[in-house]
Amino acid sequence: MLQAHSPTHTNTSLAVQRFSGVLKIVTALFKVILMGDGSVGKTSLRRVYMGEGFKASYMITIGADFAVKKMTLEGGHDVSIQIWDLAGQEHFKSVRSTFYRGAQGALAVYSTVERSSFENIENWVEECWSNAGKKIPVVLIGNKIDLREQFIDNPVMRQTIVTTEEGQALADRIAQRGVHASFIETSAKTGKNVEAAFLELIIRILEAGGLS
Ligand SMILES: Nc1nc2c(ncn2[C@@H]2O[C@H](COP(=O)(O)OP(=O)(O)O)[C@@H](O)[C@H]2O)c(=O)[nH]1
Ligand SMILES: [Mg+2]
Repeated sequence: MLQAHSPTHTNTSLAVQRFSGVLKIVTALFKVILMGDGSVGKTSLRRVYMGEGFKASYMITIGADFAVKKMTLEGGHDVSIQIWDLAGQEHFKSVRSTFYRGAQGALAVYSTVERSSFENIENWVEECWSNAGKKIPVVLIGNKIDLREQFIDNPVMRQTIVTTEEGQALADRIAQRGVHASFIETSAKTGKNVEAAFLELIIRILEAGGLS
């Protein structure tokens, strides 16, 4: 087994090259879970990643949200990603448990302007790992960085803002538990790092052994 990496995205293309040989011999299909508190931006990230655009209005999704995206890695290798958006089920633990089954990786999303969503991440990771039956790779996503920029000088909002250093430290703690984990900050609104976040997870899944 490979060692857990300290989170970094600078080795992305290298890692893709390293694993492109593996992808040649398999049709790669990945089941990926989007998890995190309500309204942190899970559906928005998925929509933007799928090319469906950003919506400013909040629509709670009822039931499961499911999407498939094809992605071509360096060297022309195709992978299909099934994205399971836990949608409006943040409060329905029993319903949720089935969604984790067979997942190969998870995007754990919090809002960088809502500390409580950050504090809940470890609960999400725990729930994910226990229901998936193993420690699948996790990419920790600090979303809404466009808002954090606006709020950074606001003394009231400063309490609730989550810094890059705090996010990185949490990802390091998750990685220390022997799992492939990374940290990335995004804005679904501006599109910043959205594609990179999904790519990062694919790389971590491949590092962890890919298809299981
Ligand atoms: N400014 C800003 N708003 C965001 C961002 N991501 C999501 N939102 C907004 O936050 C609200 C909740 O987003 P949604 O994707 O539905 O969250 P979910 O409950 O986690 O799926 C919506 O009003 C979105 O428009 C972001 O990166 N920046
Ligand atoms: Mg949603």
